[in-house]
Amino acid sequence: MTIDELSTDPEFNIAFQPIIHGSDGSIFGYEALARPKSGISPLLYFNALQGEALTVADCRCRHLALALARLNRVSGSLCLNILPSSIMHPIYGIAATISLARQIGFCLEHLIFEITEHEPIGDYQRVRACLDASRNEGVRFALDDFGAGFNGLSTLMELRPEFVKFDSSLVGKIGQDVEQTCFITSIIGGCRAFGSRLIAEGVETGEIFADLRSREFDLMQGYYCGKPTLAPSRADCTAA
Ligand code: G
Ligand code: MN
Repeated sequence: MTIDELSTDPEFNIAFQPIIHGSDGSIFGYEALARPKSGISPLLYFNALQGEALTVADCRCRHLALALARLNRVSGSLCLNILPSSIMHPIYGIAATISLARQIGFCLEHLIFEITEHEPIGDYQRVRACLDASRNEGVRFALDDFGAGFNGLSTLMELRPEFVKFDSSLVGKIGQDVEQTCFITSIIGGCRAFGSRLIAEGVETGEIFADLRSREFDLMQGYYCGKPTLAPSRADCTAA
């Protein structure tokens, strides 16, 4: 398939949201966010699917995002969401996405898989082996929405992701009171001890941005840093 063909899908658009450096506001990269064309929320769309249909949709969104990022020359790192149950799938898993990246000339060092919080991980040892094999090819991993769903301390300690994305609900608790702030500060220290970089999600104001920057969050994502923007496909450009 050509990049033009890969960059359109009958059911999905992809929005790209910037992730920026706290130090100087420059762009680190983008997270690709699936947007069903029907207008329903991505969460509702994916919640209605299960089994192979869910794995296929998860993969389709990743591959559409990859093609659109290449087509639009999206700069820096690209974060692609992946369900835990998709990771090791022989046809629709990480290996397939890496293979597509190679095929279209997308630099693997710029690829970050965000492991989402919607499912538990049954066998950490096997998943870790798969992540390590993929790391050998140059890609990196982020733990998505840390502090929400199944992405808690066990997942963090077992997978040792290169990036930890603090869920907006956790970010919102920082500074609320001494106890909660102290607890979260300890977790931040733990992440740093593992060598993970911290990404704050849901950064909505300059005040929050400045506060987080002083707490070792070197990367920020949220409406204050930039809203998700739909990427045009070649078909859109031709039609315009
Ligand atoms: O689950 P995940 O964190 O990958 O999804 C992020 C979702 O949160 C996206 O649908 C995106 O549109 C939304 N989002 C991004 N930034 C903000 C923000 O600053 N505030 C809120 N409320 N939502 C955000
Ligand atoms: Mn995500």
